Amino acid sequence: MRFWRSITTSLVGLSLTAAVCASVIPRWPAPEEAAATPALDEASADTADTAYSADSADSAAADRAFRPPGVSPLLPWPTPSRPYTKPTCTPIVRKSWRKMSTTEKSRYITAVQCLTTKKSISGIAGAKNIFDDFQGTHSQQTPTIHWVGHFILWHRYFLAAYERSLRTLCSYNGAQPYWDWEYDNACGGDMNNWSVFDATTGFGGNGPYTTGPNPFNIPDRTGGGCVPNGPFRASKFSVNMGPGNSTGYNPHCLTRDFSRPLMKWGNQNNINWVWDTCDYGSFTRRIENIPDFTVPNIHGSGHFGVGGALGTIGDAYNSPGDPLFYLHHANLDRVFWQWQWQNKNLPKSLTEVSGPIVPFDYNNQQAGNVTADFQINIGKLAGDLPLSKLLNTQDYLCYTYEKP
Ligand SMILES: [Cu+2]
Repeated sequence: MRFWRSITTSLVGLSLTAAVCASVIPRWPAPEEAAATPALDEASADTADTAYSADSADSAAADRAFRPPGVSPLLPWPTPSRPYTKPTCTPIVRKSWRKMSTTEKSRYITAVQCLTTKKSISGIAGAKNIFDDFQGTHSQQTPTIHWVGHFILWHRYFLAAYERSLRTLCSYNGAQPYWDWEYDNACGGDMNNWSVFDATTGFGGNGPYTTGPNPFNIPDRTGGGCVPNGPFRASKFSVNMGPGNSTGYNPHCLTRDFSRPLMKWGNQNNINWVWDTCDYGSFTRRIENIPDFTVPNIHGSGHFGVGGALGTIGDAYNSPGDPLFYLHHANLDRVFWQWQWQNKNLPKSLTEVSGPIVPFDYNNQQAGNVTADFQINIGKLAGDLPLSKLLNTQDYLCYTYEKP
């Protein structure tokens, strides 16, 4: 394969890469959590509406009117009178891609294209522009920001910085959209027809089928070549670093390699399983689950359902090289946000963190757990911050999501 080394680096395969696996990451982490995951569905959810009930009868009725079977109705929502529900700023509101108008979609894509014309500030060798700075910053930190307590909050900060760059550098006046794949999975059909992959109004589709290494036996991979259409096709866009952990300049095309079975991991039943947790540590562990392609996890759905074995978004280091990364991770962030704002989790969900500092160190053999004052950084993209600043999105970061 042209852009692939002999060892394919993927998010799940992260544990197999030489640089990381020798020291801190066991090949396959202890399967305790896998044993506790029978509720996870590998197929599209078709029975999801039972787990949660709506706050009021009419919101439930309205909700059912536009949701396909298998997508949950409203979760219980906190009463607005509680002090912590009051924003300390005027939050921008993130919307689902499929609910945006054609004009809004086009403004977002134009802003992403604009980021690729703004001079790099990261100091990373292969980064030529700000879009690359994000990819390179993620690449450099890949070994320390996955399967750790700060996974979801690091990515929250990373996305918020990307959203801020779109707004401040590229005159975008909207918020970061999200891709609610549970909705697309519930509607089913050919992924090529999903709105995010539209060649005119979306991010373009699958690459043509190419043979290539598939060391993790990604099932039913259907692409692997360069995205042939849309605003990020080869003549319009290049991924400037990677594959793998190299951040040297190596321009190449954006690739996708759809795998329908892995895409289906992103269904409502599997979201419900992640939601069905009472503390931050359990939540964050379930959202990543374990790196094993036979065990579904919602984080892996967008990465491997779209990236397969040969696609950019399935490369653990360089996944932000596919602009769709930001919509996929915004949906994971929304899942987190929605979990935080469930009555059962408030208010401690706005102050509590836990989970290992060292990847997979769930038993704290190598280090402790993260605490609220644990500092994270996103290189030169924005200042260092403690996790405590990132928990309530209606505070320092100042965004929210459309209520479901
Ligand atoms: Cu990541």
